[in-house]
Amino acid sequence: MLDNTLQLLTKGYAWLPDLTRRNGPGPVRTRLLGKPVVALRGPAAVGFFYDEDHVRRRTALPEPVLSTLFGKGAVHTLDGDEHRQRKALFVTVLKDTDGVAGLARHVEQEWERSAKEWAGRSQVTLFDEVSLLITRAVCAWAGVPLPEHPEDEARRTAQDLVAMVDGFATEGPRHWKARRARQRQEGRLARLVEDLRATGGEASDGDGQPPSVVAAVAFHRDADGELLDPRTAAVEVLNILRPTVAVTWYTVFGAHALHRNPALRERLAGQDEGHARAFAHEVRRFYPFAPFVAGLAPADIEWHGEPIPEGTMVLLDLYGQNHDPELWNSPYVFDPDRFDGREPGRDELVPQGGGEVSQGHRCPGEDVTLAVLSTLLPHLARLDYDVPQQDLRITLHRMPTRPRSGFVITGVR
Ligand code: HEM
Ligand code: MYR
Repeated sequence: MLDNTLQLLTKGYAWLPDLTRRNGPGPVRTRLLGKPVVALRGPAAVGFFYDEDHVRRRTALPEPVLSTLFGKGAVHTLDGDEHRQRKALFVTVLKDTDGVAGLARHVEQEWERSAKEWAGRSQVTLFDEVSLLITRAVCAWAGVPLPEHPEDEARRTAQDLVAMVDGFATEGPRHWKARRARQRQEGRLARLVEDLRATGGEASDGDGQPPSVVAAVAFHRDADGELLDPRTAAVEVLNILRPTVAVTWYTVFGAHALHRNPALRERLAGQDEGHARAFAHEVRRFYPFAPFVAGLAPADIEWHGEPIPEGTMVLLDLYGQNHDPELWNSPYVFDPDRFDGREPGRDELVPQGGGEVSQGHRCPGEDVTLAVLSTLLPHLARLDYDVPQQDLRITLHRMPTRPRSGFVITGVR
C-alpha cells in the first residue's frame, strides 16, 4: 500500500471521501506519515474514537502541526489525568455562560465600530476585517493588551493568529509563515504571563471581578500541582485566542451562503435567535474546515470485527460524517431548516469533534463559536453591500480552504 501523505496534501478535503467511495462499506485503510491508518465515521465510531482505551493523543500529532496550529505541550497532546486536569481550565473559562455572553458583547461592539468605518471605504475584504475585529474583541475579553504603538499590534496579532491556522497542512511558504507567527506570539504571551505572576495578577479576584482569562491560565495548576512553564502557558492562551479568531472562516462561509442563497437573508436579518443558531450549525456542517481528528491505537483493538493493530493511526472523518447521506438528507444542499427547533445529537454533527467535552478531546469552544457566529451573521445579513465580480471558489484542494478572494464587498451602507 502506497503512503498517502502526498495525496492528502494535494487532494485536501476530497482525500478521505474519495477513498471511502472507492473502498465501499467498512472502514478505510491506508498509510500516512509512514503509519498504517484506519479511518472511521458515524455516531457509533465517534463513541469508539473518544474512548481512551482505543485512541491516545500523546505522540499522535506530527511536529509540523504542533509548531504551527496547536503548540508543543498543548492540551491536544495530553492523555489521562494530565489531560482531564488541563482540560478543566478550558471548560471553566469557555463553558461559563456569563463569560461567553461577555465575549459576544465585545464582538458586537467591534462589529458596529468596524461596519461604520467600512461605509467610508471603496472596498472591504471581509476575511481580513472580520479576523481583525474578532482579534480586538477576544484580546480585550481575555486581558491581552494590543498597544497601538510602536506597531499596530492588533493587525499584526490578527495576521499571526490567522497564519497559524492557514499554514498547518502545507509544505509551502504558508507553513513557514505560520511557524514564525507562533514563535512571535508565544514569546510575547510568555512575557505577559511572567509579568502577571510577578505583579500578582491573581489579586483581581479580590475586588469581585473574576480573574482574566490570561490570569486563569497563568495561575492554573496541572495534575502535578505545578504552574505551567511560561511557554506552555502561552501555548494555552493561544489555544483560546487563535481558534476564536478562526471563527472568521465560518463567518466568511456564512457570507458565501447568503450570497449563494439570497432568499435566506431576510429571515436571518430578523430577531429570531433560534434561527441564527440553526444557521450557524448549518454553516459548521456544510463548509469544510477541520478535515478529521487523529490518534494512535495503544493496543491491538477491534472495530466491528475489524482488527486495528497497536500503533495504527485512527482517524475520525469529521468532514465525511458531516456530509454522510446516511445521516443527512441531501447533504450537499445548504439548509438551516434542518436544525430549526432542534439541537443536533452529541455525536451527530461533529465539525469540532464529538463525545463529552470534559472527558475527551471534544472542542471546548463550541459555545464560543456559536455565540460569535450567531452575533455576527445576523449583523451581516442586515448590512447593505454589493458583491462585485471576484473568484469566490472554495477549492477542496487547499487546507484550510476559504473563498479565494477573501470575500470582497463594496458599497457598504
Ligand atoms: C479542539 C475545531 C473553535 C478551543 C478542537 C478539535 C477540533 C476543533 C476539530 C479537536 C477535537 C479532537 O481532537 O477530538 C474547531 C473549529 C473551530 C473551533 C473548526 C471554529 C473556528 C474553537 C474555539 C476555542 C477552541 C472558539 C476556544 C475559544 C479548542 C481547544 C481544543 C479544541 C482548547 C483542544 C481540546 C482537547 O484536546 O481536549 N477544536 N474549534 N476551539 N478546540 Fe476547537
Ligand atoms: C483552531 O485554531 O484550533 C481551530 C481550527 C482547527 C482546525 C482543526 C484541524 C485538525 C487537524 C488535525 C490534523 C491531524 C494530522 C494528522
